[in-house]
Amino acid sequence: MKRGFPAGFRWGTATAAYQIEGSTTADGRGPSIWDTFTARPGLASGDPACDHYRRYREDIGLLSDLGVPYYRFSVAWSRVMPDGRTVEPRGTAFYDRLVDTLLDHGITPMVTLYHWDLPEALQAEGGWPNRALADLFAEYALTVHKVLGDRVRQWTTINEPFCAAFIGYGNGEHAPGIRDEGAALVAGHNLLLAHGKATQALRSGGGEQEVSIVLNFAPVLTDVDDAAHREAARKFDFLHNRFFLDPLLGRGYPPELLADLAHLGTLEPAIADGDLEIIAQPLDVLGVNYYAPARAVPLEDPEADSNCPLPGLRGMDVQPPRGELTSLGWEQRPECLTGLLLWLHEHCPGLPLVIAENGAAFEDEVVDGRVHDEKRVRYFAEHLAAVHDAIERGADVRGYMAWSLLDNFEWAKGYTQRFGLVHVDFETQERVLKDSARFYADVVARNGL
Ligand code: IFM
Repeated sequence: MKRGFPAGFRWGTATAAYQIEGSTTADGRGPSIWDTFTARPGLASGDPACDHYRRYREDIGLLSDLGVPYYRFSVAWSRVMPDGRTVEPRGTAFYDRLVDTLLDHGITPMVTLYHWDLPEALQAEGGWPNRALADLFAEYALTVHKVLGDRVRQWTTINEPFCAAFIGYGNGEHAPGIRDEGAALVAGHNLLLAHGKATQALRSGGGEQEVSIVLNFAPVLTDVDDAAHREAARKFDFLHNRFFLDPLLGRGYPPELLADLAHLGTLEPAIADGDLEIIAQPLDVLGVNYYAPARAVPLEDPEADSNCPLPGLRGMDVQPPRGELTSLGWEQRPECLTGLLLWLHEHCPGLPLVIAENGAAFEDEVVDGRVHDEKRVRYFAEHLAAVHDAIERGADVRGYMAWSLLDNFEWAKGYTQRFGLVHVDFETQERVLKDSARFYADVVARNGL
């Protein structure tokens, strides 16, 4: 073995409720914004996805066969509280069984409270641009903690607030499909506030726990090293990476970012007295999602809208990715993961990091009962080597969650993108381990590459 990971390194796989569960009307579950959004013409529905709500025992059996000791999953708010407020015991009972089954197999559960599936009833009250949702989210967090807190130690409040805010409310490519950049900025702030209040609620629930939030980072590349390109990269970096990170670290929103967004006129008025203190609850761990870098160029007309998820971020544009791409068209740059982890290590001193998602979609086929997904094996090998490099150079990385356990529902792309270690036939729901699953199991067993 050439690259050993530190003792106790947490190896896991990750999934999200709406992407795998299906059974969207079972046991009193209420509709979420994704049910409403995917009812639009041309979009695939998240039901049955992987039918995991009914097949969770089989799926946990697979995890157990692979010997992967941690499992990161999300709880659907609309299952636990169909209207966003009232508890549905059949919904909580599902997660109760899930956690017990994981523990019976010796697998440690890591719970994410929000992975984009807002109860539709709360969207009807304005969705994330409505700051009242921050308090409701804290109540929901406490409810889930009451049910699972005796067995679950690792909690993530929110997965990728960037996507929930800017893709959901900014460019409208995700649910709820709203294109209102001013509202998207307020949604971003309210998601951070919800994180802060939920962190307080989880801690008030007692017990020993580790609380994190998961951010998706996009290191920014430029072709030219001049002042204009550096400024374009700075703008995108501040929107994508530091909009969320800096307030969490107690540094507030970077002043340059507030200036970049001032013409939209909504972010600063949304920041009430005391909000930044609530957002800055000390984190036990930072969850890091990394898939690909972004490429930035200056925009000639500084008043023109850019091509980034928040078009109102002016003065920069996003360039197409290059080199060998995944089937989602994402660039493969493992060295950017090393750089990101080292930068986070410096930028957030003393904060342990866990890779909460990393993986790649490719077009896989089952041939004679096997899936030879060499590209994914290579992707994982290169990115794990990149994590190892960062650890060798001092980054405090405590774990790695492969995205994803199963091929699943990839949001607006439906079932066209396969990220799983396990192939799912969406007609028959048959599961087949891919070569990447065997590769990953081997890495986990050896605690190294
Ligand atoms: O499938 C998503 C996941 O829900 C959030 N992070 C990125 C993944 C791949 O797009």
